[in-house]
Amino acid sequence: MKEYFSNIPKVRYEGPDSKNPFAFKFYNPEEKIAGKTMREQLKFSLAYWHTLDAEGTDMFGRATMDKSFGETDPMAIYKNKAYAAFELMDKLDIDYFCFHDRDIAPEGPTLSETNKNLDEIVSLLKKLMAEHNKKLLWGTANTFSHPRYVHGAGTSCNASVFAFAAAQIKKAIEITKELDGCGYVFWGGREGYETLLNTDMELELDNMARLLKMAVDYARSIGFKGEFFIEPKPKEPTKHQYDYDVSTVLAFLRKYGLDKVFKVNIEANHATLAQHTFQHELRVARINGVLGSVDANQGDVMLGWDTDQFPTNVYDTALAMYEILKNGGLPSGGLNFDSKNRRGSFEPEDIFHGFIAGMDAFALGLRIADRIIRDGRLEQFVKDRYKSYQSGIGADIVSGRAKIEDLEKYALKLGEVNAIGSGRQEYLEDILNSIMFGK
Ligand code: XUL
Ligand code: CO
Repeated sequence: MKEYFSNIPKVRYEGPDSKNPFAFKFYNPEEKIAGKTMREQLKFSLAYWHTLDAEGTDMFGRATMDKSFGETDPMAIYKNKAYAAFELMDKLDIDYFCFHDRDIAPEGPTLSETNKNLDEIVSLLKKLMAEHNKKLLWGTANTFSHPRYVHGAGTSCNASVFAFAAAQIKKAIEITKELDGCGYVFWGGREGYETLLNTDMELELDNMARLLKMAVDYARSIGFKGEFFIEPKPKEPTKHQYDYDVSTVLAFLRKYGLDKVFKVNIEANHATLAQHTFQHELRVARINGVLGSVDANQGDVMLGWDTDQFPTNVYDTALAMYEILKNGGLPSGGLNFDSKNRRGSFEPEDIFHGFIAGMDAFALGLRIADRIIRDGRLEQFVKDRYKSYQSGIGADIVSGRAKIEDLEKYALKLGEVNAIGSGRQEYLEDILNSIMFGK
């Protein structure tokens, strides 16, 4: 089989002192951390769209990378993308991948020809998955790039567009099932609006819920057992995306009775765009029982758009992995690198540098999160901070025994509240640094 990255060897763990650019310094797949191997804890996944398709275009510039893999005929290009994807996963020791329908096969002039192209590539992927022992983390449908989706897909003002999107999602669910995907993602590509002057928000949201319900019912009817995820994002491409953040998604799911069916796929850069930390979104999901999967990347806090950089900020990965460990891992999800090389990092070896940096950053995050939990000081501080709820009036509040009149009686007798306690933020930040960098 042709090798596309022949100058790059298989990447292996060499430890923190290694200076080998093609070695992991912190990701040691078979090492056990917090009771499981790092491979099982982290469940890394390659995003097909960034790695095999994106060519470094931006609003002002053409492609800087060639992802045609030596071919000119569309089907031949997409077959080579598949071979290259499996070579990359082998060399980087990545067990999972994710795709949109339109990432893996070219569109034909009609939906049935497009579906035929998809079927041909799906059988190739199935064969390669068996040969290379790789798994599909999740599949999804791209219902945002084609001009027909200019006003949205499930939230389009045009019923024929809604029907087209439904047909596309039906097929994407079928191929996800065919490849035994662990999950299926709905990211609301253009499900949002530019101006309320032309928008029936209520109908659009009702229709979105109708589409989700149809899709889930169909998937279950054909025996798809995977998890369904919604991926929140506050803006881009539309000015206001309906799936703004985890809290907004929860309110939507509860309104339409879909909250038992969906979990969320949280992307770090989308959290930044919503002006939340990555950890905030993970925490909201975790305490509501919907933390499903993660799109691992990072944004730039000085830029207002989705830069999808490979994650390297270890404070963020440590606090993210803390939430994930507290969640008992991501049973039906994983860490999907929805990350791409910068436009200026256009050489094939940069793909490896991006993944190695991201995998090492999450491996460090896992090691630190495990140390935070074993050290115990931060968790003990939080526990002690709320100890007034364990007895007396606090226990009555928590158990529901105390009525508002009882609290008034209690407060009137109190005079003033003493010993509220310092929040000790700087002390705790210093503990975090000592756990991260101390011996
Ligand atoms: C876009 C984004 C998507 C989803 C899948 O910002 O994150 O690629 O992850 O549709
Ligand atoms: Co994403």
